[in-house]
Amino acid sequence: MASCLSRQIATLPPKYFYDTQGSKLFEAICELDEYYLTRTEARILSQNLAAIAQRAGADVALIDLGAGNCAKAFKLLARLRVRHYVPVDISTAFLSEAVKTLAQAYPDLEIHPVALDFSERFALPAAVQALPNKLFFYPGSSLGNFSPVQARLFLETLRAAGGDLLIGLDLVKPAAMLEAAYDDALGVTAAFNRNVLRQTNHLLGSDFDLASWRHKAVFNADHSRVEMHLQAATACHVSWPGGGRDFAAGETIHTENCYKFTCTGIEEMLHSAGFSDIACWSDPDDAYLVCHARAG
Ligand code: AVJ
Repeated sequence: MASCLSRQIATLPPKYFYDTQGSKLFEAICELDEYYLTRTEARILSQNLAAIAQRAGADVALIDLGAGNCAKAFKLLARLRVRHYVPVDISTAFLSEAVKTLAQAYPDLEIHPVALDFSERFALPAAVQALPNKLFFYPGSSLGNFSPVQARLFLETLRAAGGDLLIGLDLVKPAAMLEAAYDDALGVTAAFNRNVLRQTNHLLGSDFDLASWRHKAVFNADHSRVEMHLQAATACHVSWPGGGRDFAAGETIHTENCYKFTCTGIEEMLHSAGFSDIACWSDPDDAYLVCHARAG
């Protein structure tokens, strides 16, 4: 964390958004009028559940990457023939609450929660790795947090683990729509972004003053990504045990990249990671894409 903040252009890894408060703010983001991703994906999934269920087959081991409140999987579990459910998330406190509700709704389901930061290293417990008919569920365009090279490597890792893939990805669209989705009128995304400083103060012992940082969301068309930044309103010094840094007025911390894809780009990426037999579904406005692909 200190090393990220000490770079010439300061950064903070997006995984630090998701403490308990940040996870709740993210849930609120998903309800926003401007944030079309979650509801568009839910619609695509629900309208194509029969086809997805048929491709998935029986006795599925559903591995939910970034399960959060498990709400997305909840709907899949009702229709897919899932035997084992493996919610994976970095925020374990949030996960265990969600798992309790799920276990009551699906008493026959075998649930194996896994606390894992797969942005660092992907390692499934051996008992999970050994399950047949694994299906990696990677919704929410979360793959878009990785750089294109990291994304390809991560998909290769999933394929090498022998799992099929059900993934949802956000598509390129006019900048104004993308920027509104990441800079909503209520300021929820701004709060979500600033919360990373609260979490940094907590984990690193720094003394960021949250009120003096502005939320910025811009679509970088050259890189096909929405970038989130925090911008210092005034010059300030931030200290932490063993270090610190000066920020000039207007200087920024780069907190997140959210890559936006094209349909052909997604198919090429899945193929180059070794997946085959790819089926894709979109919404009527082509805002978002859901794909099922086989490990082969
Ligand atoms: C969870 C990474 C997919 O990129 O849309 C939402 C996170 N950041 N608003 C996204 C996010 C700001 C989200 N992902």
